[in-house]
Amino acid sequence: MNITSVTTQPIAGQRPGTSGLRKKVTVFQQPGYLENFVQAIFDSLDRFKGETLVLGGDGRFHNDAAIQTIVRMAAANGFGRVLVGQHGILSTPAASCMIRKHQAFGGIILSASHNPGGPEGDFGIKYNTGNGGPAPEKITEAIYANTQTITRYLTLEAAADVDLAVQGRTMLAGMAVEVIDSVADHADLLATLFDFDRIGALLRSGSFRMCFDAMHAVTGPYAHEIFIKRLGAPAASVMNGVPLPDFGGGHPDPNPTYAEDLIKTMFSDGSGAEGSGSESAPDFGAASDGDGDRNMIVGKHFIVTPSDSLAVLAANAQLVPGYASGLKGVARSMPTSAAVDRVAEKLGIKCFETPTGWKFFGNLLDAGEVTLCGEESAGTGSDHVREKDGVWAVLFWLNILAVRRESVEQILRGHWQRFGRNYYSRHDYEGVDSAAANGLIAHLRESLATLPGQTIAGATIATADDFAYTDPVDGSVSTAQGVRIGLRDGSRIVFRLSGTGTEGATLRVYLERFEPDAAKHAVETQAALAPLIALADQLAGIRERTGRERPTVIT
Ligand code: VG1
Ligand code: CO
Repeated sequence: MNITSVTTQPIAGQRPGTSGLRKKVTVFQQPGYLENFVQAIFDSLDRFKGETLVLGGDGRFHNDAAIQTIVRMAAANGFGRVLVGQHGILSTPAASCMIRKHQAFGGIILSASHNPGGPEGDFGIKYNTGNGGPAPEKITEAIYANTQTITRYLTLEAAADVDLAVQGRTMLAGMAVEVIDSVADHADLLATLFDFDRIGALLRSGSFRMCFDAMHAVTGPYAHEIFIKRLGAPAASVMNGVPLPDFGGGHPDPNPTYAEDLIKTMFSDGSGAEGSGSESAPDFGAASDGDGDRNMIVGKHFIVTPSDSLAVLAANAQLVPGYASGLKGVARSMPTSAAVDRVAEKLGIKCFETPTGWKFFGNLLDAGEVTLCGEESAGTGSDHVREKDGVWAVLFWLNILAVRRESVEQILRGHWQRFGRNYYSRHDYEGVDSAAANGLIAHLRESLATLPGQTIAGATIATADDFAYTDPVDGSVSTAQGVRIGLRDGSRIVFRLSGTGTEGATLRVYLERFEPDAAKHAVETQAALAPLIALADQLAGIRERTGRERPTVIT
């Protein structure tokens, strides 16, 4: 088995986005496409000879083939050991956990997260550093620069595929390949944070039912091991639990539009007799995404907004063993609602506002500045790993429910009463013409200087800027992270373009209004935000510029 250097040339468009490089599977299948990017990763790293690399993915189409390619390239480039999840499966948080636990040099995660899979779907690849977190911009930019100058990649000639189905250790050109349990390390870590006895008692009590929708994505095996095997929940508590290369044709994005099965279950009316097929809805529902880092929380007939979920976790953290001694601080991405800010204020802890993407939380977590982090896109996590963690969030909620013995809705209503309610919604316009979307943002940017002070449709604009972030730990600066329009009454509209899509552009419009008066907390969200929605269209010319009458997805 010889190491061979294959001549190649740069391929355009390999700049990582919000979370790694995402393209159509057919693009990744082009000769040299994956190889170039992987070599560009390795060439951006220093002193990894003999070190350990963690490798796995969300099980989507092309996962297996890509893993075999990367294993050969890792051996040819001089890694000492590769730890691969069995069947090539590793959720993003499990990979983060494994990198930390085994003191790996870094890890490669194959996933396009919430994007659809299958031969016609999307594929993706991201690199995580030794702290277990997504590579910061400094590294992703170095990788991108390497893709533009690459001339060769290293691989092994005539190497047989590694058997990913069987746990064990084999040698490949001097490098150890260890196929290991994908779930155990992560499940063991979670067991140290939560009160498994109390959660288990709740799940086995017969008076509480949960439903977890794995959306045929990576969390199926994790949910089985944790909720069913370790906590004793009935087997029916997990739905769509078998990972499929095309996610069963679905869109593994846990939101009310795409997690259709779960929403149907959680809103079933229970009018029929038991066993008649219209059983009453479960008490608690949750879903996760393609790579297992996001979570959606649903109560009986009640959807929890991710921004609210983060705030509830922060406000109740003292009920959970792993966080009982208090939170160091919290962080949220800029477009996430300020619900958690209100909790932080009451708790007297710091609250940071970062750009979109988990990579911006890494330094704050490493520096011990924050314990909990979250994004409005249904990602929540803590300093136990360096990624957002879907199953972790579900366990956190279960732990709170097991202690408080109230319904999800009661907990939310009580929370709003105490802290006020941040009405919040995100409107996504997917697959918009790129030129139109860029034009819309450019137009907003041009008007930033003149907007403050203007009154439009009855609303007075107080502030308008393009979010720039200076990392408080290493001083690095990230600009152009989203256009923010602040109104005099404290409401807010944010516009930004997605950095994870693969077709055209996705425009995201984030809307937020604070309502302190508990008597006004029962308004339907879209109705409560209607004036802001109209103002957003007027400011940005959404309909006119995109030709869209309404958003594709509302969360
Ligand atoms: C989206 C979300 C962002 C999240 C990112 C990766 O990015 O808005 O909050 O961190 O996806 O999540 P964008 O650029 O499309 O808005 V995941 O679950 O794909 O790892
Ligand atoms: Co994800």
